[in-house]
Amino acid sequence: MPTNEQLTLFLWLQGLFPRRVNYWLLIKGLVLSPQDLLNGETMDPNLSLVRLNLDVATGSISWKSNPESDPLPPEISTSSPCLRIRDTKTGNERWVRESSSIITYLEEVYADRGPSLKPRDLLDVAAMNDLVGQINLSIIESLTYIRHASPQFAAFAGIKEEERSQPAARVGHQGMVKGFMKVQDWARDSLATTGWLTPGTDGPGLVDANLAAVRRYLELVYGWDIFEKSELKPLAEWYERFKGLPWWAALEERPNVHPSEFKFTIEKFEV
Ligand SMILES: N[C@@H](CCC(=O)N[C@@H](CS)C(=O)NCC(=O)O)C(=O)O
Repeated sequence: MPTNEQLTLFLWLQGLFPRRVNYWLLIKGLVLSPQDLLNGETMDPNLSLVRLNLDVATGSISWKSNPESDPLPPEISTSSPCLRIRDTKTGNERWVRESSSIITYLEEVYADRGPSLKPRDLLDVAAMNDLVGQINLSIIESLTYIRHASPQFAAFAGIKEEERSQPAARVGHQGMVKGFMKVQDWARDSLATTGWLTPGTDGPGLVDANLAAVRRYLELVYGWDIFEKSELKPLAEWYERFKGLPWWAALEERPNVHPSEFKFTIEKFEV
């Protein structure tokens, strides 16, 4: 990385998509421990963390930065996570805005550090991108499901109680399961050889970080195991493996890991 570049990650640490970055930082060793992550400390002075807290007092989503001196500029219209790359000589700034792109970019920047979370072989890279794309499509389906199955998420999404639809929930759920079945099928070889979803890496890689974060977040918010259907057993087994990573318990099973005001319910629709 050029020495005149300062990278800053804006992370709502408790969120779904920022969680992907949390996992990447810990697997990569750029953050030494869950406690360091919570304290906003990294192993590289060129990489800073700004922790975002949701400011619920305003009624709509707004972020409070920690440190307060580095707020997320409202004019850049982004969500969390996002990554700012600042040229310290010119002051020029660029942004990366999507969680999957952010960890892919960081993995390139830090290619020489820690374990490799991305394959070298071009075909493996293409297969990895297929998997990440399919995971992101499946998440959209899962959001359709909870928009209709969760009264609180429906309200948040502007859907009135009488507009919530069981067929819409079912179609979303089916789309999600179908999408995840593709993921486990496409990853069959790497699951059989390394036990991980990312092709061509020795350990957990970018695909693994992308998917594990979704599984954990939806469990924390809704008590929902997205791999509960028997068809998704290979993914359920993979997730148990992921939970064996050395930092897992300290990060994800710590007391108050998820704010109680963001715990919602799902109605048990027949899916
Ligand atoms: N597709 C985006 C989604 C990011 C996203 O929706 N983040 C949530 C928090 S987990 C957020 O910032 N929501 C507030 C907003 O969109 O303004 C990504 O993968 O990074």
